[in-house]
Amino acid sequence: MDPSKLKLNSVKDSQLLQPLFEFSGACAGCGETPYLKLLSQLFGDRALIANATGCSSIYGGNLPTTPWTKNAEGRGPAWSNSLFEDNAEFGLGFRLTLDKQTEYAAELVHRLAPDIADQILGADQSTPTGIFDQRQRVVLLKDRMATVESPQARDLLSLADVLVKRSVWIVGGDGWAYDIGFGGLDHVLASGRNVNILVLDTEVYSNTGGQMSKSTPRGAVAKFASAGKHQAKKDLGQLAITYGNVYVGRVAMGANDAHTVRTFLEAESYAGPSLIIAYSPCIAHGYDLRYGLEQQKKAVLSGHWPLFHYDPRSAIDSGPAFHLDSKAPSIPLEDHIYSETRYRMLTQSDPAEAKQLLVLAQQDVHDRWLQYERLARKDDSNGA
Ligand SMILES: Cc1ncc(C[n+]2csc(CCOP(=O)(O)OP(=O)(O)O)c2C)c(N)n1
Ligand code: SF4
Repeated sequence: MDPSKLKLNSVKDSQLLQPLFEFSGACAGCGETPYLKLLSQLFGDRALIANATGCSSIYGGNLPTTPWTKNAEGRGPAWSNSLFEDNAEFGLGFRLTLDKQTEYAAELVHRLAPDIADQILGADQSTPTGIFDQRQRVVLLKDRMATVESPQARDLLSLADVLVKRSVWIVGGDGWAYDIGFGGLDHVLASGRNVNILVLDTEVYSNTGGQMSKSTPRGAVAKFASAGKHQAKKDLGQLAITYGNVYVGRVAMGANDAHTVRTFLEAESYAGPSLIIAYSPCIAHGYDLRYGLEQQKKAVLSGHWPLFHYDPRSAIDSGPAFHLDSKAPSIPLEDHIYSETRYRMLTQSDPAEAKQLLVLAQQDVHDRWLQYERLARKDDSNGA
């Protein structure tokens, strides 16, 4: 399938692209893996992925096998797993290395192939056609360097591939992003560098059996929160928005797949830090995951998971940077949460507590929606 013939921002066309993530060992119905499959379809043949420890590093690197694969041209994602506590920094290292290599390669092109320097260094690589054309230029450059006998030509030969735009992704769960790796994640967001961060938000530490994280919602039961979580869920998106120069998107594929595809494309095209927070149903939620898509819809309808994107580029065009992409809550929170055992079990073990936490959790929904509406008003959004 020739990507240049496809409209990548349409769900249908994006699904004609070859997935470079296949046959993982995740639980049936896992809500994390569809996002990784999409990432691999859109950017997989030029992606570098730094994967925090968690479910995604286990089903993503179940060595000696791996679901990450390559296409017929032999291109696929470069993937590696790092510690929980330093994965964002690990991914930033990918970026810094690429930037340095690109700088040196550009210097060598100016020196050794000045006649094509403008063409190859100024190439538009914002579309699949642009990437394809650049790959052709790099092949020609390498052919040319292979005939030159000099250490610099050998350097350029080994570095030339970095002149094709890479896509750096930093991936992990909420335990990593909201808690243990948060300091590093914040550091990377503040760096202003061109990286894409994907948080697979299952609202618990899934891989170790469902411990509470700062993403766990109020009222849900998890390990270390057996009497129901008493604090509200941390709003990682709003924290990132305060920087003003970070692209932030909150998505739920089962609720709005078109929004998810669009957000991935926009985030990747932004030449600074991007953060995508992706709602990911998990067996720890306590329902049959064949209903994962419906449950995601209800999460959005109830206002538990409002969809939005914050694009710093809109602010430059003097539009609102914050866009609410779902409608005001239209069903009570209890209609959503009580189809999941993680909430329902508290109504049995401590009905009075469950009732009180539900009231507070419903208030959280209300307050958050008002905050988001305020952000979506142009003046407030740009001054976030
Ligand atoms: C510093 C540290 N503490 C604890 C662990 C054990 N550990 C491995 S995976 C994991 C859970 C990961 O949870 P999350 O980041 O939410 O990802 P998920 O499994 O939900 O995708 C934990 C606690 C670890 N590897 N390193
Ligand atoms: S435990 Fe949850 S996040 Fe991990 S593979 Fe299973 S469904 Fe996916």
